[in-house]
Amino acid sequence: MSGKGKIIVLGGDGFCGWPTSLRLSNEGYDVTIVDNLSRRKIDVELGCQSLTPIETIEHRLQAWKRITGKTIGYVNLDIAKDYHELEELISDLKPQTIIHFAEQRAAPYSMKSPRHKRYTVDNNVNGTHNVLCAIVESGLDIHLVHLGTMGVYGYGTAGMTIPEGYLNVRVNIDGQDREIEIPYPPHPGSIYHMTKTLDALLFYYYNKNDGVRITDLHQGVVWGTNTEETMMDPALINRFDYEGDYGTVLNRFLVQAAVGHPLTVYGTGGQTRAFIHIQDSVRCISLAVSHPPAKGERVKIFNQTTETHRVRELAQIVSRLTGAEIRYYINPRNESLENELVVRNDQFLALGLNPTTLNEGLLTEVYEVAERYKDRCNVEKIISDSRWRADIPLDRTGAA
Ligand code: NAD
Ligand code: USQ
Repeated sequence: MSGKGKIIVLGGDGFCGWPTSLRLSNEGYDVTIVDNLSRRKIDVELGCQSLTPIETIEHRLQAWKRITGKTIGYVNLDIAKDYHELEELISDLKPQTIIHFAEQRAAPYSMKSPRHKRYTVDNNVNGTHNVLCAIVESGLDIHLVHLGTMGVYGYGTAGMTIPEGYLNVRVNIDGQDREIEIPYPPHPGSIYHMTKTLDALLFYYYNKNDGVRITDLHQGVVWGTNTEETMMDPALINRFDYEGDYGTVLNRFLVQAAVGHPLTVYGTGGQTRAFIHIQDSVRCISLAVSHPPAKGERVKIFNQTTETHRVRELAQIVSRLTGAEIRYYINPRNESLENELVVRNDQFLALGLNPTTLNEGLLTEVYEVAERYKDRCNVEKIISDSRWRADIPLDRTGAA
């Protein structure tokens, strides 16, 4: 038993969950990962694999033990289906914190077919509900930290700065002007993002009814791959998604540049999105764990993001750095062509986050990883066949 207390990391084998588990273990927490390895199975379904050669979870944990002497536990269970095992695990381990990454997180994957839509909703909503229900049944005062998304706000901010979860609005009730605070209205842009807005309602209810202490981290698009801990040994390497469903835009552009594929800008590339480097993602989660809301406090919401960028500007930066060609593809998504996005992130700054913003050094580091493993890239999988509606043409060449 280590000094800082016990943490269960749901989804701890994934892109964000793995480096977070290592960081928390390094900081002295007693970490147990729960993961059903569904993400690895989806790689098989998509005929693809992480660009980086990730080890099995067993080898990862053996390597961590060998290098640091620290033990991370592992339990293979499906949080959306194996409710009783989950409840038993929580009651046995008595963690002070549960971090919840265990969802199907790719918007394009969630839009592929009725099967993918239904899987994403069943997995994400049932999983989150099972965790909340099991926390209440355990009778323990557990802090739940959930990885949510900036996408719950929608991206049409009309010149407004997006607050951290709650909005003050003026209303007129029975002829009286009042100012009230409401949860920011949900505005999801995909089935996946919709599950995150449904999660938020579950949090609202369990916090109000049962007093569960909850932090919901509205995270932007994550880029990068390495953290201090994943660089300690090749067996600890983090996953790196680049294919059309799971690869996030900036990491995709860097891999595309490395393999000589045109940079796949959707539409005009005028979409502005919020970004965070994986190193900062891990730091923010550690800060959230060590600053739980007080008992009785409403759901605490942080915007976990450090900067915003337009997609075409990111393509220009990568092109300048690498000489890659930029190409404009018919947008497979249903999203605004151009949008502004200004986001508050005062709470993490107040807790001491010193943001890692986009810079040439870090971009080069990710590009070097892409270069090193480019032989593992299946170029055929760069363009996804997923579209938001059947009437959107599938554009494989960007030549239109
Ligand atoms: P990921 O797919 O790499 O990791 C998710 C992990 O959860 C996988 O290892 C998967 O096997 C596991 N999992 C999924 N369903 C499960 C279930 N029912 N039972 C047990 N394990 C299950 O995704 P990621 O990029 O690490 O994202 C983690 C979380 O962060 C997600 O909830 C996502 O919505 C959020 N997020 C990610 C990003 C990003 O850019 N990657 C940005 C914002 C928010
Ligand atoms: N895009 C391109 N070309 C590409 C890929 C994407 O132009 O090759 C554009 C998309 O149209 C979109 C933007 O880049 O406008 C971001 O797309 P993305 O695939 O990088 O990110 P997204 O689908 O929004 O999802 C990712 C994670 C998800 C997380 C979300 C945070 O997969 O888990 O919730 O980022 S946010 O976007 O802030 O909601």
